[in-house]
Amino acid sequence: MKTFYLILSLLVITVIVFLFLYFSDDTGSTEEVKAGTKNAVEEENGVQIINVIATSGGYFPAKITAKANKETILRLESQNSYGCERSFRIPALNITEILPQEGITEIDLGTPEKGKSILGSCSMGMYTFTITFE
Ligand SMILES: [Cu+2]
Repeated sequence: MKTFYLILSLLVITVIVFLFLYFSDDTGSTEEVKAGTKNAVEEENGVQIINVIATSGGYFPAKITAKANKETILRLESQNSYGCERSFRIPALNITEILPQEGITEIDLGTPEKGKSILGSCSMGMYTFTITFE
């Protein structure tokens, strides 16, 4: 019987550790993005994807360099987003979107030319980020 309880408590501890690692990984990646140590630009099936997190305190990362002359999609990920970062604009492209509190919003940026830079902003202009195409 003692062995049974020992195994049972080991199982419970394992599950708790797994849950802890699972949830802490999420915040970990956000911290990586905020610190600029995670690359915001990736490629999926020949399309350039720019990942930006919209959360309290604004958009992260704030400065992004991407490839020019490539079909590009801006993938905004709302994370615990309750502030005015939800009211999103790209003035140069005449884009206005209300972002969800959680989840992904994709915006087609077309095929930006070399030297172009795109400013994303909240409606008040208090939070911003810039993508430069090189
Ligand atoms: Cu604002």
